[in-house]
Amino acid sequence: MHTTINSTLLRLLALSTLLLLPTAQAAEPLTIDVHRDANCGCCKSWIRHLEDNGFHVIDHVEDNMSAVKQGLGVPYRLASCHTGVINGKFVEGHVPAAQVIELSRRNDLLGLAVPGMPKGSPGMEAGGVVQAYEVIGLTASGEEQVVAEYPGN
Ligand SMILES: [Cu+2]
Repeated sequence: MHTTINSTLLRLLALSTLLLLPTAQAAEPLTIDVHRDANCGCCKSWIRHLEDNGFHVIDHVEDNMSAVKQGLGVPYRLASCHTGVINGKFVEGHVPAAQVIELSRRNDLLGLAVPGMPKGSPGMEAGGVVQAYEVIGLTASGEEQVVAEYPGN
């Protein structure tokens, strides 16, 4: 009796595990820490953008974002709202998931930034309005490098 129930349960568990496995994503989701202010709506939208692209996001609500940015080495000129950290590198502002994935694999950059809050960037959707913006990489020697430009051609 117990055996029957247990094996049925096991089979159900195995089946549901199979059904829950995401098919389109890599086996290991990328994990990113995101630091943000409590009431930052666009920060939450950006987190959703990352999650929609398969990231595992660890959300940190902070009292003092400027101190966090300073601590992570984000130059003031590149600052935006939230600051993410992936594999020890910073992700400042509304950086698209594609470049965050790229950053996780690059060791020549300290971090990436989309300075300010450009309309139309991920998490900054504004009824179809898209401001031109760049994704800027910061090299170990402190140089800035344009990694991507939006809208793309
Ligand atoms: Cu924002």
